[in-house]
Amino acid sequence: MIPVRGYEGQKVAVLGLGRSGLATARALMAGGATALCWDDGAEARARAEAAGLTLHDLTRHEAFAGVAALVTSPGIPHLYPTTNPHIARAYEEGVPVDNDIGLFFRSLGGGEWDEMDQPPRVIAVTGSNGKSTTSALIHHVLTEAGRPAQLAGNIGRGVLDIDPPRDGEVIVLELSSYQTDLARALTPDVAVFTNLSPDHLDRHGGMGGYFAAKRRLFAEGGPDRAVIGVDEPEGLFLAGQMAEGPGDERVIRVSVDRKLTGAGWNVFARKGFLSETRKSKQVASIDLRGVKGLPGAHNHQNACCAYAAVRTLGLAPKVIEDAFHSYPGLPHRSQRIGEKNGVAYVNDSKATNVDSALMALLAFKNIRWIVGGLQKEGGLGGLAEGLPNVKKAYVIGREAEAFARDLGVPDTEVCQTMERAVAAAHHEAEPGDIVLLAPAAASFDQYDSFEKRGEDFIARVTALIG
Ligand code: UMA
Repeated sequence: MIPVRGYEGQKVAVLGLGRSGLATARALMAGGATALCWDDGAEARARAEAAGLTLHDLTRHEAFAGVAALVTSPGIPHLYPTTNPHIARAYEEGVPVDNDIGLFFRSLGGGEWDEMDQPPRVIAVTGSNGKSTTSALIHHVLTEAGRPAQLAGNIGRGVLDIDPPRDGEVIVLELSSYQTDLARALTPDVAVFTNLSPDHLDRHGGMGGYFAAKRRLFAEGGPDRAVIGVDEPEGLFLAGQMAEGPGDERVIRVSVDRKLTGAGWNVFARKGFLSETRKSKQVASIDLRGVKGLPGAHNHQNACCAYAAVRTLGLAPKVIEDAFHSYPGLPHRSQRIGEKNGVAYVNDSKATNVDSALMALLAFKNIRWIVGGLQKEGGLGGLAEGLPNVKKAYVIGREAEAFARDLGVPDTEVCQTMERAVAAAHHEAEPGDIVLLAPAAASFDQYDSFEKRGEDFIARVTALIG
């Protein structure tokens, strides 16, 4: 745990008692603050009380009297689509609002770091897609290279939950736009921006608000190194705004669309080969085609971002290449479940939006595609480029019929349930086919989370292929 500094002897309100809220309350108490905890859900409140935390009803009239700060959870919308009443009241009463990420950056480091040979470093990864894989890959490469490392953030572990960093350790954080949006301190040593495509638009009041939230990771502290995917205009502009000139190596540009020819520090992937160039000269190259855990252009983008991030810490290209080959992959992201009679089964339940599903479609051929769920804003038109790789679509979800109509795949079957979709795809598959779950939609119409949806897929597949 990282004890929170700066609130000793003070009262701090904690809103939301999930993973990040519970870790925050404990870390505040460890730093000598009084954590006043609240959750709008009765169940979460009961759990927190049973765990020994002090509840404090934020709906009460005098709730913010004597409170030094309100710390909110990432999953709680604050401004859009509707204003959160607790947060609005805190602002009205002049109480600053922060989150666990802001507290983390405020609390990290201190006197004991002066005694260390190599003070710990923080790498923070954001972007619409690939941030979990990129973060996990960075962590894996560091570990394989013998560097102590911890992984936390949006990937599932509250940032204040990590162990106090040791000499030479690297903290790898996956940060969502929900987390970067409100943090009052954001000062990683290395910041990574993988890519940008529409997501969570209602929460950020549109694409501009969404980009602005992610951009704060670069603007608020000014990292020593910024690794930026420049394949969308937003990334290109961000890299341009950060760089002092064409040869500024503080910015490392990443592309999987084109060969980057600028005089600065570049990492790009073309035809399955990763290249690193500096001062317009190639300094290293890696053949990514045989790296089983990272199939497709989207994973090559993750590989380029992770490569660039660990290169800033001085890791050698050969060490990184070897570690890529032993990367086991993350559950629900291009996760190979098994193969039978020449048919492979792949779980990409994390493809909750059109852009990430498109990436999955482009990574394979002869796809029997299990798709559908709760459609996001923007429609399904963005999938068009991947459709030539699809043999047949098996549509799931409560609105499966409407989804199938919007999809525009010539051979489509409305299955509604995962059970029916997996059975039909399995029955019809021929050697060389891939049965791929890449829903291009949220899971909440039928499941609690994308993880539960992926687990259902795995269970159905395993029942059929053993
Ligand atoms: N709550 C309220 N009032 C509200 C809304 C919610 O009190 O108006 C309460 C709920 O009752 C619940 C708590 O808030 O008890 C939940 O808080 P939370 O949704 O922030 O969940 P945590 O368990 O704290 O998990 C959060 C991240 N969740 C979200 O951003 C939605 C986790 O990311 C993250 O792993 C965790 O902190 C640790 O850092 C998950 C996620 O879905 C994986 N992220 C989104 C994504 O990847 O698309 C951004």
